[in-house]
Amino acid sequence: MKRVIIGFVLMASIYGVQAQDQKEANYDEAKVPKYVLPDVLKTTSNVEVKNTRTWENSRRPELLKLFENNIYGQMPKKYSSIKYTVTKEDATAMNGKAKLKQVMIEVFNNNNSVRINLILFIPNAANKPVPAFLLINNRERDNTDPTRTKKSEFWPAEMLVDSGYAIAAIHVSDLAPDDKEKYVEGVLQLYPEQLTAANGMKAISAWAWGASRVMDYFATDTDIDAKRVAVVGHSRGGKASLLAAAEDQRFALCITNCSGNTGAALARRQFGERINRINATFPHWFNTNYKKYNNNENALPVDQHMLISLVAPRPLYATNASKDLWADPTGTFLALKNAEKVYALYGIKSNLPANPPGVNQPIIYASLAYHNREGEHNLTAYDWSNFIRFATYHYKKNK
Ligand code: GTR
Repeated sequence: MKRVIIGFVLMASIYGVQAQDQKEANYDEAKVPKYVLPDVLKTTSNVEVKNTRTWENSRRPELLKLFENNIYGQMPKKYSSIKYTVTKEDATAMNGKAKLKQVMIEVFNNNNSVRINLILFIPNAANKPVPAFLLINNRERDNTDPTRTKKSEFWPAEMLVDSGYAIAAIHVSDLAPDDKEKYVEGVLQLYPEQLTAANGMKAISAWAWGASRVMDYFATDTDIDAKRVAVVGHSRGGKASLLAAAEDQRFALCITNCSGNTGAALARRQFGERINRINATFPHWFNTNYKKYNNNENALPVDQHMLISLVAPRPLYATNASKDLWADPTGTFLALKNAEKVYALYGIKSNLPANPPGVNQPIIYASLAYHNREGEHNLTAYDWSNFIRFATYHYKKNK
């Protein structure tokens, strides 16, 4: 019995597995501990970053490495080959409004391959090439039904097509099944050395990696304007969309919806979901090194404002829902606020107020955009309609 208890305590201290469920989390602003965020504009060797040159040549790569080594794992860039096969094409989809293309993206490495099924609708009425939104779908596949028998607010394809955008989706399970055992059955088979590395790739980074392979494909599709692609994700998918945009500068816009802990919300606030809880419930999402920060947020060399900063100067929209305190809407707002100074290096003035705006008071026409939608943890038509406004504003501005 004693041995069992000792064993349990040991396991608990190694993995920080503590029975702390959503109800026990802190949701009281008054109980947020005092914290100091690491300075995004000071390198680890204490050099102050005063211009975009030092940011891009020194601090940005340094931060990317810190995120890879301590949290998300490495993002292998090489593979031996890639093949695109159009598996289905319908020029008169959506009652003639759009062309449907289903493309199998097959990536080969290490004598293995991974197949990513891309679903893509291209508006027939729009001038080509058209800008696109790409959703990293973490929910049921039928949310992105190519036949349009099922229509879901999670991916309101008709709305996007009517607004002149191409709309695409991939499913996370093609890249890394969302399961603590099965996550290895995807991209990781291409990179077996990642499996044993303490800073090895895990599920969230595999999902982000998949979004980049879609960018590889978009660069070859003359219907798509690969310079104007927004990567979108909700919740765990939003953690991946933020990572994808931080890692891959080909994404023109980043949209991270209700991404919360280890997404767009500051870890040091310890509000709602915390690192110990996310690592315990989803040990396959982040690398082994990240377990060191269970109940130890202040030891992290980074915080999530820095991941947002890696997207600069490209526009980023982070959203929340008023009833989704688990994902810390205020912590997301504060992460954006603390990324302002990196955007300022590029001469981009922030439109964010000093304090979080009220519910349903979106800040859309800005490089750091934010809203806190009334309601639950979800990705809705309200969110998407604001993403369209956000994209249209930026693309017009940069014409
Ligand atoms: C929760 C998890 C969150 C978020 C969410 C989701 O259980 O704690 O970090 O990712 O799942 O993906 O809906």
